[in-house]
Amino acid sequence: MSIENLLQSLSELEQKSQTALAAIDGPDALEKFRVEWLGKKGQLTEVMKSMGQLSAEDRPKVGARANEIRTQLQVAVDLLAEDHQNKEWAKRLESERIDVTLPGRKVSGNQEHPVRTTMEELVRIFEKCGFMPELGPEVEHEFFNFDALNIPAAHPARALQDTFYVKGYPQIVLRTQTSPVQVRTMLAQKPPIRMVCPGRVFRADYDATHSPMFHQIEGLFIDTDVHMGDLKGILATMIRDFFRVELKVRLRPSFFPFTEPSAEIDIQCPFCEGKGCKTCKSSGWVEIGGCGMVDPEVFKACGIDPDKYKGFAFGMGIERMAMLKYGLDDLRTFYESDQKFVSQFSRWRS
Ligand code: 2U9
Repeated sequence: MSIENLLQSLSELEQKSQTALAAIDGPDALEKFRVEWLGKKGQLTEVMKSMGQLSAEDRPKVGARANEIRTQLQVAVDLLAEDHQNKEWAKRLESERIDVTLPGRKVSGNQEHPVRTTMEELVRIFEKCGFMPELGPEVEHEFFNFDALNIPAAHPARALQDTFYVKGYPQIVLRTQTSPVQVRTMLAQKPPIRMVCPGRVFRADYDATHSPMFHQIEGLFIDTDVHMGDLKGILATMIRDFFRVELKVRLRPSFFPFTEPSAEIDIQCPFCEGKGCKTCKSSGWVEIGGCGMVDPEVFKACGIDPDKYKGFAFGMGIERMAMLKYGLDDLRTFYESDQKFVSQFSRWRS
């Protein structure tokens, strides 16, 4: 084939391709065009294959012309592709149009978390018995959290695995119990004292029954003539009001550094009312907290004369009480921010 013939073929190809280009009406037609004219088996490639028959001198001239046409077609294909993409986006923007000025969809908010409901209910019950609610800091000095409570430096409760220390401040801890609030109250007020302190506490522990953050309520009653019988009466009153059934209360001897004597507080299992079930492991009893008579060492550290005054103290976990009241078996469900979970117990805030 001569150079003239080839150049003639290229010009015809250019013209035909322009006509085909003008007829493209969408992305499918564009792809078909690209394959047909620019693909490996496309018309331009076919013409260029014949270049081998030309002399070394003519070959570059035809090559340059073929490349010119290829570039032209490639640019046209790219522009059309961009045009199709823009049209597609415009179509989607139109069909998926949203009105950003509309008010947001209402989430069913204002539902109170069962831990708060339980905490407030317990505070209300103790308030009716004359206990004043008191609050204190969650980040504490170890004097209030440990020393004043007769917890010596070598006590396991101070060990690093139980207590969160504040980096760079060896005496500052996240309170492991709400008891420092009682210490602060004793240092600030004169007996008689009747107070409860609800709040968040922190311990380095995590499983189905332990969380690094949980809630407690503790109580303290100081007067000249107070004994374990008063303590048991208050606890029985609280249990009756909270569970709305008559459940027996049992004080089981125990040890705490801040109370002497000390006891675990057991109640008749609220699920089986003492008959024995999975929750109480067939014993008929469940533990809800601890209590005891304030240790004279604690009174001394808090500026109260242990010869003149006596006092009882108690503490219980709020989550534990909520689990017993609502029939839950995994503490972690409280902290999963699952609104369906929360709404099951919901008391609506006004
Ligand atoms: C002062 C004196 C005495 C508070 C007490 C307990 C026993 C107790 C636990 C219950 C479940 C903590 O959340 S829990 O793990 N608490 O067993 N608490 S006596 O006694 C005090 C507190 C403060 C000044």
